Amino acid sequence: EPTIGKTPSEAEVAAARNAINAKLTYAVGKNAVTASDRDWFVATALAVRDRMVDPWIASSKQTYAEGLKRVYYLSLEFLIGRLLFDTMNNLGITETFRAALGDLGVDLEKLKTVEPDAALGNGGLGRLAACFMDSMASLAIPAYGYGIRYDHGLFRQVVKGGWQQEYPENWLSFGNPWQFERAEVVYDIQFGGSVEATMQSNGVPRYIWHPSETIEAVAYDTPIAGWRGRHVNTLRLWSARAVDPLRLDAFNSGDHIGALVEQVRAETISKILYPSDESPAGQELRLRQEYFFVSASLQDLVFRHMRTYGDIRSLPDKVAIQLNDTHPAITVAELMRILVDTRDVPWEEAWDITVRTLGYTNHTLLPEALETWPVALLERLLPRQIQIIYLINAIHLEKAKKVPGADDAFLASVSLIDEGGGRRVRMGHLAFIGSHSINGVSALHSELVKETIFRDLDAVYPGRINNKTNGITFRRWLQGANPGLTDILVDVCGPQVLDDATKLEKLLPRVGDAALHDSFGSARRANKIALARLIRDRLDIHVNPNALFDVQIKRIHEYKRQLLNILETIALYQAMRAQPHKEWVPRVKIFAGKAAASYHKAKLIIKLANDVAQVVNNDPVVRDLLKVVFLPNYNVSLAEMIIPAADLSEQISTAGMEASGTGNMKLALNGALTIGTLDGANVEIKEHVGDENIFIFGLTTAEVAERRRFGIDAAGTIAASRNLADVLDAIDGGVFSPGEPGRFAALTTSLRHHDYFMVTADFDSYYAAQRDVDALWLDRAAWWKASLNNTARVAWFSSDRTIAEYAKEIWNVPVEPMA
Ligand code: DL6
Repeated sequence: EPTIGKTPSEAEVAAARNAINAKLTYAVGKNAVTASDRDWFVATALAVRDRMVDPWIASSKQTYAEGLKRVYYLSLEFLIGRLLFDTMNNLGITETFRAALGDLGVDLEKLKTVEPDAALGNGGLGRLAACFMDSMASLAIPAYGYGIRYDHGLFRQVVKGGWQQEYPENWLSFGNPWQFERAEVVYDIQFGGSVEATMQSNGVPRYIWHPSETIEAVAYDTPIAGWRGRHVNTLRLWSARAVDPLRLDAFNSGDHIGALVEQVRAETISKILYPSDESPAGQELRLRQEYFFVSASLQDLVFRHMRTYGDIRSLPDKVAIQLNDTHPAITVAELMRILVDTRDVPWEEAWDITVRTLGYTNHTLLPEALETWPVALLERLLPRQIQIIYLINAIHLEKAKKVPGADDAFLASVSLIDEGGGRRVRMGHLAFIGSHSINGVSALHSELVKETIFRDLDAVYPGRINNKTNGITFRRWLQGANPGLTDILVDVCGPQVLDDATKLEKLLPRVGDAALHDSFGSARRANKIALARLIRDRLDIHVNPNALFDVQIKRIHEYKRQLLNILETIALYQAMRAQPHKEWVPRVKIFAGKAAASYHKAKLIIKLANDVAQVVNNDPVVRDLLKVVFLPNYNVSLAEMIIPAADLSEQISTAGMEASGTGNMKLALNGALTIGTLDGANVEIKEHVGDENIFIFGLTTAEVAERRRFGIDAAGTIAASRNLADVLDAIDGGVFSPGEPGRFAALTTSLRHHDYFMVTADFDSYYAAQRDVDALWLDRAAWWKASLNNTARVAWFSSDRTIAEYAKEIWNVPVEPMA
């Protein structure tokens, strides 16, 4: 029985205390005197994990007993973060365990920071997968998340002298108390070799794949408890293992290193998240990762289905597979191979089963992120799968030819093979053709998917493209990250607000209430003080908690336009220096985010942010009015500190380029006002919170396209804006790089002559919108009213709503209402 909202009984606390003590003694092998914080964390996590096991088994039994359809979410990334508080909150045992640990002389809050942050993802796509796991469990949808158990997640970012450096991340170095190793769940994953064509007695050809390499995939399961613990699903991550741990003959003959080479090669597959794909070797490893986890997952789910139902033809009735981006797109060919080659299903029927089972989510329109693989590489690594891809393509092109007006250009554009610049397989096309549903992740993005990258495929397969606007789990991003605000919301909206986000609307009649403004203000202030302390401890920068905390936290990318924010910071700095005694709104500009290791411009943007910080923070003229902070090593845990402390949320991507964004939702939920472009989910956030509670600026998607058609040289734009010209001149004059004026030339030259991301075009309207922010900030009642309106009106962005839509409109699985 959950204890949310009530004080735990003595008996509950005693039970938790005994459980933790028993784990400390018998699983960790320590006693209270010698135990470190880490030992206490492990003991607590194990005791909490125990609470999931019975409902986990019950959930699975129920799925089998009632023959329920299962969802399999295939994702190369799960950006989980820490699990202790998430799990305890969902099980409703946080206060029980806090009291139990208190009795044992241990502070639960201290244990929080001991848990490693599982960073098995790069950013939004991986974090979305983690939010979806929470919502699927909370809505009692039987589901597995399938991915890779990387030994090393996203790199640890260190900033030295303003430059990003990458170091390996070691989340597993002290073990992982949440996982169950399933040593018995092992599948052979095969690569290479050749394909033998034979003829069966019935005249049907049969293809036999003779692979040249086998490695093993071993399952590791993490239970994921839904809200109030009513349903528990499984996150199953695969780890790669060599079939033989070493070559004994080589070892015995003295070649001790050579004896291990095969093992190292095999295990490299799950060694690290997203190895650089710049070199051909790196590319091959990435493809091997993709096939590795797809093959293991399909073998596993087909095995489960056959054991339960004994008939592969019922697969689409009992199984829905969702492909998270193109990374698992090889599923289309592999499922066909399993059906046709190993289950003897005729081609047409196999195709029907495949398409009805699969759904594909697109997360980007950026050409560089739309995967293609060289045909030659696929022929070498996956010779049978490429044959299947050719056949799928041949049948598909026959269908495409029937589209009225289909000419050569049309057929070239819908073909699975890109013939320009070396033959490559278009994985987005493969995922599209093999799926009954293709969805984008915001209304605008889904429209653009239909009008741009998949316009021609949409003509061949009309009706498949749909929209599922992203969402976030309020359990983590409100209850977990911002308990102070949550208490107020429970007070005002009632405890049901924890079960049903739409209850946040009960705030609406009180958005103008001064007393409520005060309580929101106190909660925010406490969070800002905590963040200010963290900034002081990590960077030795002192920031004023009364200042406006202006936050841009996300991967560093030109299209996300951290550069625009930095330029505005410089313009504000110059204005403050020119009129130091004007009534300025004190601001803290907070940046955090990682740049891909090989993305030189993004790393230069980090350097610029740090160099600007160095100058601004040490200038006595601006004193406390402006501070610039770049917090290194952005991850889920850091986000949980920053988001509840934010006043302003920067969502300023070039219109048409951010598929959705989810940080925008987390920040609005916590009451930050958004300054943003009409891009991704910002458009829908604006519709929900109301025009008067958001600061929109800049070119629209259509205007961006129009401007690009006329060229991207920005000399004229810059000449027309004194403010902008001064900023660029300051950078090029070495104001932020004394002695090295050319340091940022790669950035400023792009801005001046190839401003593809429209930073210069949007600068003036962005600067003006920021001054509107200042004006509202000075009217405290109006600011808090807008802030409350944000929290009150963003319930729709709960991932429970998103998942309910996937369930109903793509997966065809029933959803039980939560409350
Ligand atoms: O859908 C989740 C997330 C969106 O919120 C972001 O807008 C989008 O950029 C991100 N896409 C990717 C694509 N990566 N690849 N390949 O991460 O997805």
